[in-house]
Amino acid sequence: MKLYAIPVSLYCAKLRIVLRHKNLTWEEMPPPGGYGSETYKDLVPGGSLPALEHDGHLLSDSEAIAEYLNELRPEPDMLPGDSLERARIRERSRFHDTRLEPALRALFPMIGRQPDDMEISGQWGVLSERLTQMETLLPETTPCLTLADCGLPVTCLWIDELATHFRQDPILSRRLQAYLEGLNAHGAVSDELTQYTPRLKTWMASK
Ligand SMILES: N[C@@H](CCC(=O)N[C@@H](CS)C(=O)NCC(=O)O)C(=O)O
Repeated sequence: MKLYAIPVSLYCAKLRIVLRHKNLTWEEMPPPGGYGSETYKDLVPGGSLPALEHDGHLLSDSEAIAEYLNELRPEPDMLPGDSLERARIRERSRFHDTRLEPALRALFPMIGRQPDDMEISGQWGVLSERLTQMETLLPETTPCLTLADCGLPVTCLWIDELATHFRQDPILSRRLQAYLEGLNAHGAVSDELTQYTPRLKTWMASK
């Protein structure tokens, strides 16, 4: 199994949590020709990362890949429950990918600007609102690690880092912090965060 990834990519970290939790082994490499290259777009037309090569097939989009891995290696099941429970997991995972993470990503071009820039505080407000919405989707407890729980810890690590960088008030509520602690009890999450944190710090320092 080959994972095309770059070290700092959030979605690649999300997938590594799935791979780790499933106890799968994979080889990780940068996208052929480089990130954004035509060579890579010949393989993945949208040029996005991550992509997975397995059994001679190439798959892109972290959600599609995560569900594929869950079916390929059914234990531990990361999409458990009846139809409604599974739909709730997908709902939360899609909310993370299409609402929460993009609100965070919108701040990336502002890194390095003066913290009192009004655009930063405006976007910080948008991000805070998305987090509050995300919280309403969380289950009461974290009995097992689901597909919806793999992007969130990485995104929240970024939120903490950017709160310091932009000198903004912390926006991770107590409830969310408790939920994240529950996730961190899974080796797949804590191992990934241990490896990912220095990459994030190195990237920030380069900005
Ligand atoms: N929905 C996609 C989003 C992936 C994504 O945005 N990846 C970033 C890197 S973290 C990327 O490749 N951005 C450049 C692009 O989309 O061209 C997924 O879940 O895989």
